[in-house]
Amino acid sequence: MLLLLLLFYVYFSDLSGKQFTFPSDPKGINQPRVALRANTRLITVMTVCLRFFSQLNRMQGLFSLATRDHSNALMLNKDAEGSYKVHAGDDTYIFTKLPTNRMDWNSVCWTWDSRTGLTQLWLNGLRTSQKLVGQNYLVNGDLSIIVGQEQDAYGGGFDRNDSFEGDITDLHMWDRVVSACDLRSYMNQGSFSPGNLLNWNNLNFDVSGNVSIQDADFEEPVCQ
Ligand SMILES: [Ca+2]
Repeated sequence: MLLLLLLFYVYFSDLSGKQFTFPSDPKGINQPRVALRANTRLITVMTVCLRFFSQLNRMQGLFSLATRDHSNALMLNKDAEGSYKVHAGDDTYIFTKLPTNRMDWNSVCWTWDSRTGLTQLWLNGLRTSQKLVGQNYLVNGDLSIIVGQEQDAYGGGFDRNDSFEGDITDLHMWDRVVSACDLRSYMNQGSFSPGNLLNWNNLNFDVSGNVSIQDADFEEPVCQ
């Protein structure tokens, strides 16, 4: 019974107010990462939101979803210039030079709808205009979702030059395009409906390498 409770605690956790802390891994040996499990095999429309804090001045993967056919099925990367690259199937688009905090949290949301191919990025309460990627592409099959490392193969193919160093919190994924009102609310720490594909408040995950779970400071704590 205790083991069952322990397993439940490990694999379905309410991470409200917590963060994943990814320390430096200069030699790329430890490959700190977290695998996330979504209870679906088909994604045609989606929104993914997360907050990250990183001082690292190079390209790094923020969200990596691979299928056995496409290692970059859905991918969100940030580069040194504050440009964000989104990838859906074989298509990619780079949102250039968005204002990114290096000494504070960044709240980022990415929406994509395969029916129209329309995709949009939100960053710290601001949004881009709509772009086109991956029209008619379906994310289909076994999903491998990883934060902390960028997959160049299903569940692997990690490159230390793409790895993430810093903190990640409040990661959610929905099977719809979340409304502008709700996205603004997410960015301002207001109320929003948690993700139905990935839910930070009820997350199914598996940690590898040096990743710590610590208190997050995005929400101003009530000091005692
Ligand atoms: Ca990749």
